[in-house]
Amino acid sequence: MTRLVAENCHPVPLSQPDVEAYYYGMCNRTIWPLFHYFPIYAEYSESFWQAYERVNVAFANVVSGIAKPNDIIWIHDYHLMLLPRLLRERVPKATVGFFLHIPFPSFEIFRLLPWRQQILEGLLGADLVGFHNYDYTGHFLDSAHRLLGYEVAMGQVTTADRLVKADAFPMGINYNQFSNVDQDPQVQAERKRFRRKLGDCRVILSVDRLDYTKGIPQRLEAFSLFLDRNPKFKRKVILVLLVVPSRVRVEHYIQLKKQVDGLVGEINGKYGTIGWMPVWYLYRSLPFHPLAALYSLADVALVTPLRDGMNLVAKEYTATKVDGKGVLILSETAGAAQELGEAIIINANNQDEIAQALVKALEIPEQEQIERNRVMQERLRRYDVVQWANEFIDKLFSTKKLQLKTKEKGLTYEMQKKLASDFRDSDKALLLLDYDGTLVPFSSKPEEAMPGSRLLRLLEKFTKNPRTEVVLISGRDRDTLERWFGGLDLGLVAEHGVWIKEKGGGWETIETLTSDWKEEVHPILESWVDRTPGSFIEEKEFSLVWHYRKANPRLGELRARELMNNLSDITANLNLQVLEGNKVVELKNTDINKGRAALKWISRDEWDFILALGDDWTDEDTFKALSPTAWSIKVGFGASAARFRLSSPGKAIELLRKLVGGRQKLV
Ligand code: GDG
Repeated sequence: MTRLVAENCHPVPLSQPDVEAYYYGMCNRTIWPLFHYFPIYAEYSESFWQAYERVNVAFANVVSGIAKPNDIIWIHDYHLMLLPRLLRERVPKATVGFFLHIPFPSFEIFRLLPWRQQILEGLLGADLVGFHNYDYTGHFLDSAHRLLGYEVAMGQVTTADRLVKADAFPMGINYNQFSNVDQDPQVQAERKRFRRKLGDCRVILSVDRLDYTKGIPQRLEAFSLFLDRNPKFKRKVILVLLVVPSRVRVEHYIQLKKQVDGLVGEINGKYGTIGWMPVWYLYRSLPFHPLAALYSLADVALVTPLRDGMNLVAKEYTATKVDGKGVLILSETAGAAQELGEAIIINANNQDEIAQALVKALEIPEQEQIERNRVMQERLRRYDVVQWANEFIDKLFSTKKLQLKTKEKGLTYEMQKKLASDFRDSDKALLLLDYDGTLVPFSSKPEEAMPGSRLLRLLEKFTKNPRTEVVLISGRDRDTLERWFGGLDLGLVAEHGVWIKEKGGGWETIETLTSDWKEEVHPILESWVDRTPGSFIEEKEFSLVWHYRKANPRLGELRARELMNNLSDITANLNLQVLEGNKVVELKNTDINKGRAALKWISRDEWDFILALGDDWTDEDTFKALSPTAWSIKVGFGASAARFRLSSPGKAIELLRKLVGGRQKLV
């Protein structure tokens, strides 16, 4: 402890019961098995969870006691997944990064966790969340979208109040440390010592912590199968099985130890001869030099985890092969397999395949070994652990910059006051309001986003004021708008401008429009619905919309791309435009847009106050139609022509409430 304090480390004291429930419980018996696709081993205990929360808070207390307001804080691994949010609350200006060293499982597995929301919200307190590869990143984004309903696009999550980035940073090793081991006299001495004991047998090396995710019993069984099928290798090869003791108090690990001991005994008993022991079993941790000596002399590294976030052993072994000789057999379910494609890649559950891979590895021509290793070494050398850390930090900074940029347009308290006073002082005020995503959040079915009575009352208050005119400019069909807002004294624009209804008037269409094209396009959209479960078609009078909000997000995005490509040929001849919106692809006649509809009101009067609120690309036309002095506000993040930004529909409503309150006093 004193040594750590001397190194400027700050202790986080934990009680013994917390160590039990937090570390041996929640970390080792819940998160670890679940995230490694062993849901059957995962225990869900409320007391584990409470300890997990307590310990994360204890870390937050210590860190926030030390951190300066603008510090960079980099949090590592699954033990501290609540910490990013806790620190965001305590040190709001800090730049917070989080890196997960284990896999982030697919949504179907992750959703099993009773505290999944809290974990996701915890992680989303960071500015950047890093993973070893794109699969894990995708799984995380998928879960954020499907469990919390946040918008996810291009590796970016839009939470209620900020943008969070997620990205892949495959962790590297200290390349030079391993590529230089051959010259190290201590390693050379160890190597000689091992060689004397191993004789001239060829060496297959296996190095892991004792963990059920590592597939050690399956590996031993495959080795046994290999010996059985290939008697020519008897007395010619030795499997050096280095197993590092781990989590020795957890039941599954105790059982595993017995199983591995038993299998080693069985294989050595069955195939061993006097003078030849097929499995050389070391159940301990070795210091660096003997470990490096084993890497350096092994002809084959057999790395076959059932699931592994990355697996650095595979990388270290490859880096050690300075002469290029040596073969790596690697499981496809180790994160490292995505970078080390020149290894012999196997399915760790397929013993037959592992046995064959061993034969291949032992017989592969030297030249081919060298070629395969050179490519992998070059990659490992370039993207070493320093590069990994630098890339993470660079990305963390760029994320922070992006957040600040989006915040710049944020409608500050002062600006809101100015807006409210402009409104109060105006004699002729025009409010151009989008509906979905602006006044109400998106819901998975369009018909469910009906306005509540509070919202209707709020709008009504504006309409009762003779100095104010309100227009709802929506992409929705006129029947829905009529049903929902027909009782209010306001203007309505349906289908992005196809239909217009003046205050007190009837519906009119401003364009000479046709809808014959629908017959041709509808069947195409139907086939997309068939191939994309959860998607559906909305038919409006002069447009067709394909909705995919409820579909599997990744499938939905993919199908939307395909649909856009497919439609572009057809639409050119039909005078149609294909527009991509918020989880929708919409087809409508060209030349219709909200901006044109808005102009009908804008140009009619001498307004001394105009406020436009909108959330998506269709509202950009409204913003562009306004004079530069008008109050244009984008609701949400992303590029916009609007002058200001509010983060959510909730904030937009808050603003409208302020306006109506302020003005009422004067009326
Ligand atoms: C996580 C993820 C991810 C092993 N035995 C000895 C020894 N080692 C060293 C190796 C290597 C490290 O331990 C093991 O690295 P792994 O990558 O296999 O796994 P973990 O560090 O346990 O766990 C994993 C990693 O984080 C990094 O993000 O790759 O997927 O589970 O460096 O050399 N070192 C010594 N003696 C041993 O006996 N000295």
